[in-house]
Amino acid sequence: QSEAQAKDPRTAFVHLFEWNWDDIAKECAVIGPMGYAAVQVSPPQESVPGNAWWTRYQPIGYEIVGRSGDRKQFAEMVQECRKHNVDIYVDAVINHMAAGPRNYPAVPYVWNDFHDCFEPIDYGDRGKIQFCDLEGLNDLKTESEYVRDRIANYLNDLVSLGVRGFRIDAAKHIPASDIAAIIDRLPKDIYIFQEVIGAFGEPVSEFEYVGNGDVTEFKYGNVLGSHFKGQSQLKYLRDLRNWQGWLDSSDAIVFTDNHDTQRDRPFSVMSFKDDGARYFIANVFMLAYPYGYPKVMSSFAFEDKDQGRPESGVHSGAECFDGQWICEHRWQGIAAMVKFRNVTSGAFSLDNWWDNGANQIAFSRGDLGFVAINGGSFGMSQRLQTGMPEGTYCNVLSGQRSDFSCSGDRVVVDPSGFADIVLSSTNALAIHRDSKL
Ligand code: ARE
Ligand code: CA
Repeated sequence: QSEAQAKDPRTAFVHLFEWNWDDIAKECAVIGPMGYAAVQVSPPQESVPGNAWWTRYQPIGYEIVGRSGDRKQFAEMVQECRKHNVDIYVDAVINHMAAGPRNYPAVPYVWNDFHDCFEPIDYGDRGKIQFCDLEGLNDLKTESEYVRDRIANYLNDLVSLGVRGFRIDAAKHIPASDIAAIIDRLPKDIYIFQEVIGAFGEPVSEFEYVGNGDVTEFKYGNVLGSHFKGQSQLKYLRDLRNWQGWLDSSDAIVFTDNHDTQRDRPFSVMSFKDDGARYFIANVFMLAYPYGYPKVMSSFAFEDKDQGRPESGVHSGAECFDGQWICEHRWQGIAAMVKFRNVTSGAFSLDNWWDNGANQIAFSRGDLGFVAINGGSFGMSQRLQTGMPEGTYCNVLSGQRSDFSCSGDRVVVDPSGFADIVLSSTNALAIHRDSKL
């Protein structure tokens, strides 16, 4: 960690799903000041043609070219974002190549570079999970030195353009030791997180991957969704960070929804398609609660789950909140909570938990920040211990502090740390060190 990072901690990132490189370059001037650490970008390598969003998960080579732009635009984006202290994480599709004939002259890969199991994956069988074709996608022999070198060359090429991290797509389908061998070929300070959908009863577990870097904690989105949709009460989220069978906080990537779960919606996952206020307070919880490295999902609107992105990108013909691009990451309250998480990161503790025995909850993060969430159907009015130093604070979820004024509600903390907290149903309030007036 550099000195600058220590002074300016950044603790949450955003997935700008299907955005153009040029548009992300411009967006970094917006999200850098908001405090986002990084952008996860869609797979940048050449892939099969088509309009569906998922064609990019079918590589045909490792040149940087595709729907989001070309190599030059990609490189410029990385440099532009760096100016605003925003890193780029690339979604690395390395388990497989496209479906179809096993011949990719651009790499090159030939027949012998792939496993020869053609059966559909049986999730009860480790060998099949890792050596058969996921959804018919040709499964690379990641145990081969030749294949490892080709993959590492691709990733190192991206690193040479300034990329700081990778999401390893379909990591469950690659033995953890193969991923380790590939990472060994990269610089040591590259950030890695692996997409492993941990599932009860399956032989390949998310815990096998923690030695390589962070891992997605898929239970999180289901649990958040079920609680915020009223299938369980918010008071039960209190000890979530210590729940048995969950990844350690320091290993976990968490999100309300991702580009897959917002389409297939397993169990209880929430997305922008749900009641906006409920989805919003779920995001407030994620960004306030000390567990994992949160990823904010930034979506485009869709009816059909295969549907591709809108024709124009944000900044290149379209705009956020135009009905096509949802831009959850720019919602005032979500952006304010990213700042909250950064400001409170010095206290990775959970203090002064309060609940009303049901869906009204509140807690502080040491003496750096305090949040209250009313997920119940009645108004909330409580005098609560905030853990904060005496003073008047701006509720960053209702307005913004500028100099010594606040465009939203004020919260007055008395000398003993108590404050009157008043909230309507499905609403939240947050104050922190830097929102003091
Ligand atoms: C598309 C078509 C398929 C067609 C295929 C080949 O939809 O019908 O067979 O092309 O022509 C994405 C899309 C896929 C798409 C693919 C390639 O989601 O629909 O296939 O791109 O274009 C498992 C994996 C997990 C994976 C999910 C989707 O474990 O890694 O399936 N997620 C990543 C990405 C996806 C991406 C891929 C992998 C492929 O995030 O966006 O696919 O690169 C249980 C199991 C999970 C399993 C889950 C769903 O929960 O425990 O392991 O996830 O079921 O099957
Ligand atoms: Ca594999």
